[in-house]
Amino acid sequence: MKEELVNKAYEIAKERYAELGVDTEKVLEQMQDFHLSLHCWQTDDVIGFENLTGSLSGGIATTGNYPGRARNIDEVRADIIKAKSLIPGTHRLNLHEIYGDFKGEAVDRDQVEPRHFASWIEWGRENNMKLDFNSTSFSHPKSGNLSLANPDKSIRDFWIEHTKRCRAIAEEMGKAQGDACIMNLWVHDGSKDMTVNKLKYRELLKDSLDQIFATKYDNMKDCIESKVFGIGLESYTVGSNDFYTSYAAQNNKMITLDTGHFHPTESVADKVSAMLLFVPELMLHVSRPIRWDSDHVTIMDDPTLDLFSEIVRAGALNRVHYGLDYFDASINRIGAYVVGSRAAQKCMLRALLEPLATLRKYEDEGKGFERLALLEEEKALPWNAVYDEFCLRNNVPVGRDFIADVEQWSKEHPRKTRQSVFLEQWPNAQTGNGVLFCPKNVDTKFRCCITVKRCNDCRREF
Ligand code: RNT
Ligand code: ZN
Repeated sequence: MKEELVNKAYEIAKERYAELGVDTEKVLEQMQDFHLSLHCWQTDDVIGFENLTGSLSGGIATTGNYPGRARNIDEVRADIIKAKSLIPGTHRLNLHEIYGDFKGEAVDRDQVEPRHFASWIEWGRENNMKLDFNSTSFSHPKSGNLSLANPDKSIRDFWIEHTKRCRAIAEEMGKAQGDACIMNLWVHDGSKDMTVNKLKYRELLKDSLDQIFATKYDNMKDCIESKVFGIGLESYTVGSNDFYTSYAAQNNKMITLDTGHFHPTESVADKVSAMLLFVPELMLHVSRPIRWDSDHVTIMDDPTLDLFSEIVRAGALNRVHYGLDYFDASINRIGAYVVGSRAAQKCMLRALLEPLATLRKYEDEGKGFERLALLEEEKALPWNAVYDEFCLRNNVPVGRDFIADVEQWSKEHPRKTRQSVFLEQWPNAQTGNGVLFCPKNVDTKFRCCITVKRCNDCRREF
């Protein structure tokens, strides 16, 4: 896009907003300070590097077989670097425990250590990305339907140990980067059908959390994420919204608001000002739920616009952390990464451009019509010219120019495997996360390396 045109449009926008008392230069500065926490799991369909069961479990699912999934740590890193080159500003990286640099070693979840993340800490420093972290309770032989709320003491202790270790890793990350690492705790615990002792499991979860949080750290912050239900766990969720909100308020913990984790007509935006009076900070998992927690790519839709507006209106910019959480395997994954990130930025930009002083004056004076009219007019103000200027100043493609860029990059970095070629021709073949046949079945010369590698990793790379 022509630079001159972008500048011209921005100058006009600047004047239009100034008329309403909005300083676009100040907003551009605020945007520079607005950091998304990019979710590493968009690159590889939430698989990670140690998948012990071969498929995603815990009531979440990715759908689609679009080629190009990142298959190892180098590809994940390459994808993140590419995505961030197309997103203006500086951003953080949100890692899950299963993305540790295990170097082929089998490291069970109760054995994970900070050293498994040393190369990520280094990588983050080199690439100017601060790290956030997540414990991983899904996709593991001990996941079942219950982890931290499991009545079987040995299983519960296993997950308590895992989560404690994750906090220690987050602490190391925070220390190394001189900025708190935000560690999210989400567990899928629940049941498919009626549960007649709901209290029992919630008591167990509460007790597990108490044990996990007993150690105090200075360089990491805990946040806890509720959910309405998961697939196969439709009737009861141990860690419901009420459970975690109460726990967070009582224990001064942060709440994670995943925009896909509430009833479809429930407003997540409305929770911001209510929760921030009782919990220290909020973490967001910005997603797009289509009828359920489908984790579609974030777009600039009304719920997301409302959410960011409420944060700005509550003067809470520095009390909220902005994670993304979606995983779409049916389209170009880097493209999905960029579209969702830029959409979240646009929502924040529009929130920052709101002529709040005038709107509040109307409200205080009981001028309902005037408030409504200005809210409507605000929608058509030239915010897009400000976003284009933001891209330009950050040396990233303006407008749709990034589409061709992503296409070109994907062409130059093909991720073809024999399995992916097969899937192109047989797109409906049954797969567990892109894993089809065992190489042994189709190649008599193939030497099985199960002692070095896990079966599914091997299939995936074949
Ligand atoms: C699941 C939760 C959780 C996960 C990630 C991968 O419903 O949203 O946050 O999506 O941790
Ligand atoms: Zn989430």
